[in-house]
Amino acid sequence: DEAIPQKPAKETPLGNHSSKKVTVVGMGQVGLGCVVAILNQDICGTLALVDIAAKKLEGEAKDFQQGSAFHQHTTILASDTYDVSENSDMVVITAGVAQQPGESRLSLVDRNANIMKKIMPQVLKYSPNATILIVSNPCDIMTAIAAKLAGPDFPQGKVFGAGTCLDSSRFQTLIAQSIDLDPKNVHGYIIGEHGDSSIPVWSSVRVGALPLLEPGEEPNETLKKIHKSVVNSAYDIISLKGYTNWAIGMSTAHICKAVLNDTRTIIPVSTCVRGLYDVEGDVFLSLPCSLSSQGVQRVAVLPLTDSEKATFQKCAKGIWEVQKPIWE
Ligand code: 6V0
Repeated sequence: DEAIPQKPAKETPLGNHSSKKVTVVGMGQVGLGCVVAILNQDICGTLALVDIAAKKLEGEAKDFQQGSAFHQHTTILASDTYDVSENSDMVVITAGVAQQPGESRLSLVDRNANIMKKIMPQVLKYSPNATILIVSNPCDIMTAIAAKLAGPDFPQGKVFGAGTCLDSSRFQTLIAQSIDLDPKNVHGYIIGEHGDSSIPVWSSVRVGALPLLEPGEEPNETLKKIHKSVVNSAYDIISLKGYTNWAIGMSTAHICKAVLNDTRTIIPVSTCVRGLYDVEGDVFLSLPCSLSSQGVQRVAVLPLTDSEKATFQKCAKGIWEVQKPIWE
């Protein structure tokens, strides 16, 4: 009798999980949320954690390592230096100051730009071939800065931001709740800025296979309130618990899974939109993108109404104004 071929020991339905390495830089609340989601979704064989707060990092790493019996074994490394990150397939950057209650994301720009300038050279030194995902806020500007630091020879699309992946998940969830359906059956995109001037593309919303609105139909007050709640989500959660971390952690793991497994999944993420919708300048904003092992593979340039396009352009201008002094 022929022996039944055995799968390699660590083969998972998603591919060879053991061969992939992810580094998470910044082990604050958001970094922790990312690690929990990455471990529970078994998407890599090695997970390296980097933070400047060495003692706390050691404690977090030990705590995670002690849960190794409960996930498909992932080797967890941690250090306040970047040698542990060597040869990562993907690097997720969550380091930086977070919003205080009532504070806007844009107010963080100078402090987090300086942090990004310290981190990127180290990431690139140890993992020149990694795909780099930026989570730190203001996410779109931090992504633009990271891409600039990566230099013109670094493949475009390999540095991108978590952008409106989270906003879109909040959007889908709130629409689903309002009509008592599974959020997985609601598809729809929030594009533009991650945060205060994000744009809900109502014409993209599908419930099951059906469009939520007829062509040309305007959203009613309930739907408009849903978008307001999306914009207020972070402020709301920060006023209640001081920070947000679990949903961004899950969004990050979802993005990592698409990249590490080269799935070409369409996810709204922050990418360079120069030349799209007449935007000038190296502005990063979110559009639905298919993600491959090389990061952003293709960008879906959605047909926008005149007012959506005008909001997108206004948002790009606003972002550029904040970003410009850093560019010079
Ligand atoms: P936190 O809990 O204060 O953690 C930040 C961590 O960064 C700390 O552990 C610091 O020690 C570390 N750190 C600071 N400087 C460096 C450095 N040079 N190198 C390595 N590590 C460093 O903040 P939290 O984790 O809550 O937030 C982190 C960032 O994510 C903030 O900018 C948030 O605004 C942002 N968020 C982005 C979201 C998104 O959807 N894109 C969502 C939530 C928060």
